Amino acid sequence: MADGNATIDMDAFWMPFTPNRRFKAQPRLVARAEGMYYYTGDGRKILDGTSGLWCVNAGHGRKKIVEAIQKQAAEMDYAPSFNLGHPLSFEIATRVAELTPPGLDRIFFTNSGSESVDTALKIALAYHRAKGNGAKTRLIGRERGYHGVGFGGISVGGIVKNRMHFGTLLTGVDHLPHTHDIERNAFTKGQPEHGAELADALERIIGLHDASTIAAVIVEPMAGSTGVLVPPKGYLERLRAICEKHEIVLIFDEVITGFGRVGKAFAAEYFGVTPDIITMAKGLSNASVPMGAVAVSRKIHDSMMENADSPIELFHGYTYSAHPLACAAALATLDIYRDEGLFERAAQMAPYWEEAVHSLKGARHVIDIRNIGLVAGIELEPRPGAPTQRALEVFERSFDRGLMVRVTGDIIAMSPPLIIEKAEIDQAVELLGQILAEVD
Ligand code: PXG
Repeated sequence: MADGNATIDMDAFWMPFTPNRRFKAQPRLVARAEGMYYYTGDGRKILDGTSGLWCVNAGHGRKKIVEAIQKQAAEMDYAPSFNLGHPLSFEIATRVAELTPPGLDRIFFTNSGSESVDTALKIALAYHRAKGNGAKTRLIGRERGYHGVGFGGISVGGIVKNRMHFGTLLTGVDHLPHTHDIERNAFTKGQPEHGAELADALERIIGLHDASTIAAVIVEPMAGSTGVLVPPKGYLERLRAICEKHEIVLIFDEVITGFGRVGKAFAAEYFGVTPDIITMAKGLSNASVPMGAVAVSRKIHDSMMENADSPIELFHGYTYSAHPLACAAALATLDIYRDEGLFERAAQMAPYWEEAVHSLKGARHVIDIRNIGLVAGIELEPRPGAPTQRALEVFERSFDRGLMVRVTGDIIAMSPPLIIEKAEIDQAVELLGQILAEVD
């Protein structure tokens, strides 16, 4: 094994979202990470073009975060948050609330994006019920949406394989059409011109089910996992207006877009559209300790406090909600974002990034390039009779030659740490260009 892992027994670990047999026959392992780079066991350096899984926004191995976790582990390893508190949990909630859009400043903690999504959906249901609108139970997601792997998330999500593998999922769910439209929008820089009208499908769904049965709409402001689908101009605004009109809770899933990815703290701020609930995770703690959160509007929060018919206003929580190590890690992370101005840095670097990735227009196999903030999606023409294979080969060759990218279907996705330098952007794009020329 090239990476010096010949002695590792890989049988016991059932790897997530991975073709286990293929991987274990030909493993790729990383051993260490620092700044913009991963290192393999035999010392090969790999530029992290994806912030791990869209989560290490401040770059790897940040000392301040490491020290905060070490200190907290020694001081108090764990404290419950049920009927008991510890100061860091309140402090980090206040800090998160300073970053969310005005009015979305009540913060519930989880341990992952999936838990944040299920929490947000449950809050929407409980909110309507507390107000006496118990019939508002339908949840509306979107085709090609990814909202994690809980039953709520896979139900509102639009990933066909979830239905193929796990059946009917939650009932009372409907979906908006996705906004991906290569025919009209290929090679758009930033937000595409065409597709705002796709939001009107929500009116059709309301016409079918009646607003009195619909609790919430959940969308990613920019769909990341299914291929970097940037919202058409005016689309999110229309969704917002329709939800407002029909008293439907609008949830933005910002697990990927939060914490500077698009050049602002949240995509809600970037696009100028404020939902009622924002889900987040990943960049919240720079992925150093698992942590997620849900930011809820004062309106929803206060209504649930006032209308609660039992002492516990929200019957929900996790053993590890506001885990002390996660709180310490998140506080240090938010300090870094603030002190280094990383969200602003991402915004300043975005035009350079845009030009660089769009320079691959005309490269072999490339049928579309999309970008926003420090995110890019490069869509390849599927190999006839073997969809996804071409992109997978690009991924494998990139890794072997020192660049980490993600692939989803026939789309290459990149989302580097916000500390990336121009020379590293050039290096990544040049290597990708070479590899695209080489693969069949
Ligand atoms: N919502 C969104 C929008 C996500 O992108 C989740 C929820 C779930 O988060 P957890 O922490 O439960 O995994 C996600 C996760 C990829 C990739 O390569 C994306 C995610 C996870 C793993 C891989 O695109 N997003």
